[in-house]
Amino acid sequence: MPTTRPTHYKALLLGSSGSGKTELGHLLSGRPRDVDDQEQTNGVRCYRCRRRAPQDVELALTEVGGNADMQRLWPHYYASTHALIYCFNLAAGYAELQASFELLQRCLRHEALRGKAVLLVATRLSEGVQLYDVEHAFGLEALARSCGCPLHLCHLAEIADATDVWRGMDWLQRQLLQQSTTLLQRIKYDVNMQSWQQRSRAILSSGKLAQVRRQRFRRQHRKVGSCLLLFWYSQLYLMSHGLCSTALAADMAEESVMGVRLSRKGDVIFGWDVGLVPECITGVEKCGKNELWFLVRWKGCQTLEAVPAEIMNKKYPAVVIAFYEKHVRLL
Ligand SMILES: Nc1nc2c(ncn2[C@@H]2O[C@H](COP(=O)(O)OP(=O)(O)OP(=O)(O)O)[C@@H](O)[C@H]2O)c(=O)[nH]1
Ligand SMILES: [Mg+2]
Repeated sequence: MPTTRPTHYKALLLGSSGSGKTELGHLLSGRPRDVDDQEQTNGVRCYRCRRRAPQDVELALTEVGGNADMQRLWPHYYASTHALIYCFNLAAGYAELQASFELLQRCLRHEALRGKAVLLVATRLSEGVQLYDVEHAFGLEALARSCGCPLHLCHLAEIADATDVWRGMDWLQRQLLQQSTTLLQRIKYDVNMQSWQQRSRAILSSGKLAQVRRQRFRRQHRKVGSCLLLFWYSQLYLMSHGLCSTALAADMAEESVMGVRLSRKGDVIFGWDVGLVPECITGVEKCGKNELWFLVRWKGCQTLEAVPAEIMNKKYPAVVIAFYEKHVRLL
């Protein structure tokens, strides 16, 4: 399947409150900040980065406010972003800087941000404090490496002189272009996973899980079942990529899920495990180097499930052949 290189990218603009995100957003977009507009960001502000040369990358920036309440919203934006721009106040004291980098650490360790490029922007002037010292004192390079994130540090000492920040933006653009193909796949996947998880959480909170557990998953609950399957599957996907939380790993040790026995920890439950029959394959995605995944529609279910092609080929060859026959073009 041909992969198209994206021309539009999104970067999240994060950092603790007062770290200079709004200031930076205005600077990068070329829209001067109104003198009356010095309020905290209580929500989200969007900017379009004005400089496109030399890489010709169109970059949309999303600032999410940095106060404690807003920080809780940050993870909702991770899956769909291509990169992170993180601001910190270089003139702040040691304790404040430490808190800021702990916050950064929590961001980078989130599975949806792992591996994505990070531009660290130090704002304000601080006599005698060099970026190099901060980088070493707080182990920033090691932190980024441990999360697989390419990292670049730059300094916005004065709003009037943003040369170093633009250098940083050039670096970011190059990273986006280098990662473009894998980023495209990854974001599609992560966004799908996120929406499945949200759906399954909605089911859990509406109390349907208890109902399903009590009734040991009967066929009339296929819809709920498939959503939960997707939830479990998505969690297992994260697990298989080493991205799973310990709490989840503990959950997986349960002997049964919705009445379906797990023969060993780490088993993946797919639709056929609970008696579903594939209706058709609606799409195919390449994941990693050479791995193909089919999006399978099950009879009686609206939700699609991602299943490795390797398994589908063996288990339901006729469904796979039907999919290929439908899409093949005879020359
Ligand atoms: N001198 C100087 N002032 C700055 C700089 N960055 C930000 N400020 C000032 O610091 C204050 C807070 O900056 P903002 O950009 O609003 O901070 P923010 O990160 O958007 O904060 P929240 O929206 O609360 O999360 C503003 O009054 C800015 O003018 C800088 O690099 N130099
Ligand atoms: Mg702001």
